Amino acid sequence: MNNNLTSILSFVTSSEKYTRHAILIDPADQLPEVAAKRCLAAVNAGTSMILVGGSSNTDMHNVEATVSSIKEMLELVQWASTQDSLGVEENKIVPIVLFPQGAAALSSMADAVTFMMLMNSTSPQYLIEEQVMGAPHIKKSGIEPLPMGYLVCAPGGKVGEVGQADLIQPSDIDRMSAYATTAQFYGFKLIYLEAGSGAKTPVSPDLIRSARDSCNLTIVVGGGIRDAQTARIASKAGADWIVTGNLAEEYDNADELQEILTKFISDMNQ
Ligand code: 1GP
Repeated sequence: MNNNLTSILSFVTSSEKYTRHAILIDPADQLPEVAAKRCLAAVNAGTSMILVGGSSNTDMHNVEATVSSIKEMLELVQWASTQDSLGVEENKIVPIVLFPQGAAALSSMADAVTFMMLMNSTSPQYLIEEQVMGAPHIKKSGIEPLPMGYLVCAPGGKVGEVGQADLIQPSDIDRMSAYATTAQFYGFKLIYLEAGSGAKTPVSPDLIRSARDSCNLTIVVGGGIRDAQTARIASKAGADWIVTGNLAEEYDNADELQEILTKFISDMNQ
């Protein structure tokens, strides 16, 4: 387990006064060493969680290589920080959490995994079958499952297509409320409102508010969030976590990325 964490779930679901940022690393889009550099920049900027996954072209091999590279980089810098004053803060808790496309994209090196039901999928594969295939592997490897309802909202992008989602539209306020209530009744601890990676429009604040008013779960919002202003709107509507993926992939220079994310994280909570 990473750092001094005893339970990733209690860290992820702890109630904070501010919205936290998570970086999503898609192993299909970048080499492991590039991913590691981006994660280091993000952690130095104040990112609180590293998600690893994607909706297509991820497998055991590239997920494992990516998680291992990120872990090595964070451990090295953490060790260095005990030797001098450089690098990430000592004991800073930043878990590496799998966000898998399915049972074939797991790594036992991660700290935890979002164990999710794509609640508005029309396919049993994403409602329950992938989970049943993955559960024995998760149990054996000892990574912590984080029970999560996953809801794909319009436009939905690749994950909407692959996951055969019956997309939640911006006007589906009552439907979102019913899903959030259902997620709580099922015992999930988190819900992730997803617009799809690279979405032209993020999840609407009305949908986030509807979920916020209907359940007491930790709310994660992602998809199409590229600037602090958009993140702030989601934060004010009730998001506990904001996830960005593409934003970091636009920067190859780690210093530049660190600067951008530092400002993003500070501004989204203004
Ligand atoms: C996708 O919500 C995430 O699962 C992140 O989306 O790549 O658009 O930031 P972006």
